[in-house]
Amino acid sequence: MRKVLLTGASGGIGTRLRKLLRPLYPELILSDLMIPADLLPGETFVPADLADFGAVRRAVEGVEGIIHLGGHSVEGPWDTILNANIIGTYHLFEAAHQAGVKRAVFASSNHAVGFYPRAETIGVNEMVRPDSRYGVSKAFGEALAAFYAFKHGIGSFCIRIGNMDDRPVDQRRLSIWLSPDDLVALIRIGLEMPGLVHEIVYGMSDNERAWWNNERAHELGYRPRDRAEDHAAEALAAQAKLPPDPVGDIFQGGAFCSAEFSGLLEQIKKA
Ligand code: 15L
Repeated sequence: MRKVLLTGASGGIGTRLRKLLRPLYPELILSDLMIPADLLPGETFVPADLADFGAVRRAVEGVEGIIHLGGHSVEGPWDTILNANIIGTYHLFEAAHQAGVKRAVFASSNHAVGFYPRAETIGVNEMVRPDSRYGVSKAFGEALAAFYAFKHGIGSFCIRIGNMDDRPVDQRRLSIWLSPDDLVALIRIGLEMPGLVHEIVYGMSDNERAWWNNERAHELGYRPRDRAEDHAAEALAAQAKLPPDPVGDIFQGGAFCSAEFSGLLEQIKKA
């Protein structure tokens, strides 16, 4: 695969991934609302507001595969989530379908299942338990990816990203950390694996404290190279400086669970 579109190219993950993806996909096309500040000569940028179908249609024209990181990457007001993540992701898949694109990697999130307790290990067959409007939009994106896969033949690969960063920054991230190189390894499976129909995997490195069973990713050939535990001492020292979070400390989604929380804590702990 040569011509690949990366949406959200100016965001945190997109900025890191650009450099790693460029040698793999020689005609990488970058897209976002705003041009990356450090765009290099030779990099191709197509501006697109995901809420503008015409602009999205132009961005996907002629590409072989899409890595969809674009949209709003944390919790936000409903209108923001609706436009950037719900309508935006629909535009992306619909434009891909109309343009005949046959592969899409969707950056889903751990927040689609954030209300599972940390004490539980979950796979990809449990019901979604979004912890935020943002998490709901990621569950929607996974459903949309399945729809376009089964209905229209877009091989789709959803990565429930934990936290992609250079290193895990606190205790929760020791369980869900994903290194940039390991994310690239997952993206390559999503774009390049022959015959892929629709898959959901967890985006995490080789984490001893994982809450997720990532067997499916391993079956598909994923071999993470980085280990959160190598950074445990610093992450736990950083955690010791943080205040306790009576809701967020129980559930996998952390602060996304405690924000705006007005639920029945004792009941949901046992659900
Ligand atoms: C996400 O989905 C966010 O995009 C990122 O900013 C982090 O908050 C991450 O989850 C996390 O759960 O740590």
